[in-house]
Amino acid sequence: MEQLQNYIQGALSDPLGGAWMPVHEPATGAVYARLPDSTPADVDAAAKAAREAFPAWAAMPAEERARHLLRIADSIEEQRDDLAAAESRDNGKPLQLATSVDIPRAAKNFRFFATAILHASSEAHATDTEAINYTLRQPIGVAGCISPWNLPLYLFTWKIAPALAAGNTVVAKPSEITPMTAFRLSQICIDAGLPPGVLNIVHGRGAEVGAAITAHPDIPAISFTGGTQTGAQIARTAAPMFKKLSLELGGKNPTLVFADCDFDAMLDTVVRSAFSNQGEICLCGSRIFIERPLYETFRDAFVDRVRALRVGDPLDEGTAQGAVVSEEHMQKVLGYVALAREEGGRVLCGGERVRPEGRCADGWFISPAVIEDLPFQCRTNQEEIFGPVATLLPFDGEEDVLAMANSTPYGLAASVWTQDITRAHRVAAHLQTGIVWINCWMLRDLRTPFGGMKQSGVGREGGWEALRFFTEARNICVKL
Ligand code: TXE
Repeated sequence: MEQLQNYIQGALSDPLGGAWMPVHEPATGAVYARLPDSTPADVDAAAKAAREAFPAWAAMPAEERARHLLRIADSIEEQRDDLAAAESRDNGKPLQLATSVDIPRAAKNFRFFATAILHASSEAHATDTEAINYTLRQPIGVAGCISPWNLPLYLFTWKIAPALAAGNTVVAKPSEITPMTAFRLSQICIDAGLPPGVLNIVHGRGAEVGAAITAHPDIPAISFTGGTQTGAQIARTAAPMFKKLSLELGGKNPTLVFADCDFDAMLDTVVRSAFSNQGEICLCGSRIFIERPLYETFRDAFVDRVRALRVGDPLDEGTAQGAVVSEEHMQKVLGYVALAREEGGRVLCGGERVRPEGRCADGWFISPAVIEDLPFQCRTNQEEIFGPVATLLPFDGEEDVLAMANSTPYGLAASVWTQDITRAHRVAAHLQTGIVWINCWMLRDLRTPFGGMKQSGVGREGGWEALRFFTEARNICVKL
């Protein structure tokens, strides 16, 4: 059985306390590896290594730092197939998805920020003829990066790459539920010659390792993606320590389908936006609002398409829906389907545990569920389920749909389907979400600000926003 290790001070090491935890394969339910059950002492060692590595890394010319990061990007690309297989096994997602989305994006994250830093500039402000001010953007020190299980290497590198590119050193913690590709990344960094201590990866539980990173006095910036409750807990610790905080939290994203949309293009994408990665993407559109004249046509076509999504072994090429990430998460999602029934919902398809034949019989699979007849204020339509469950709601006009779409405590993303460009802009301006896609979904340009409003988070990632987060802006005023 494979045994994962921490990556501290440039080397792989066992946890100081000598304790381990199991890693499961969601598609079979079996334990297939062990990961360090690290303690605050491991975080201390990682923070010390990162602190010591900081001055040299921060002082290194940007071009040289970029070369290190580009070498890591190259290795991820070279090892794409192995990494994708590891990701699929660890998370349950279809291998095809890991190969085409997760791993290429991880390489792209490094490439994007490695080159972005070469084009970074800062502002100057002339105070009439009296003085000139210029802004220095300097790395903060040691950055803490904590990431979730749904897009493991993709989101882990989305934080680490800008932090390192900006000249910080990093103590990072992947989710204990999906630690495998982060572990592989440590070996890649060693092989690529990343200086010791620049990146440190500590595995273990959120309440132990994550909490120790958040509270560590030598880690002045925390970038977190995960559940809203966890985000609140992190903020409670970090705020009184005046740490910089970036929180990317949950979502309950609305999809708005107007009757004048391009139906075929819309249908393809709306199926994908609801059920991609088993619905385990914070951007998934799980509440689908359909303009009343189109409601029945949409519902029937949508349910047909969802019924056709093949649930099964993530390794099979034809699989559209792999396993959900854990037994606990499967029970949570099934619990929401039961709740939807109690709340008066009609389940049009799916929402059952599936036991595929063969090696996956004990895996954690759920058939994708489509539910109608639920009021927009009920719990099923207000709480983040984060699984293969979508609800359908009819609407009458823009005001009606905006009131329902904006009714949740979340505000991450929305998508709008209409051919009326004026309406598209008008509706986009009134949606309370950090991201709006018009006639598309998850079309990502890494330069754009990424993040949510309300309980979906604080701060923005992506492009300059990320580089700004991972630097301290200092103004120097020179009297002329
Ligand atoms: O996330 P957690 P979980 C949502 C989704 C899901 C729910 C819970 O609804 O069902 O959150 O998922 C670390 N201090 N999302 O429990 O716990 C943890 O080890 C510091 C939405 O898996 O938030 C992991 O590395 N860190 C989401 C990371 O935080 C702590 C993605 C995320 O785990 C910690 C994932 C603590 N006290 C879940 N406790 C999205 N929107 O992208 C845990 N962690």
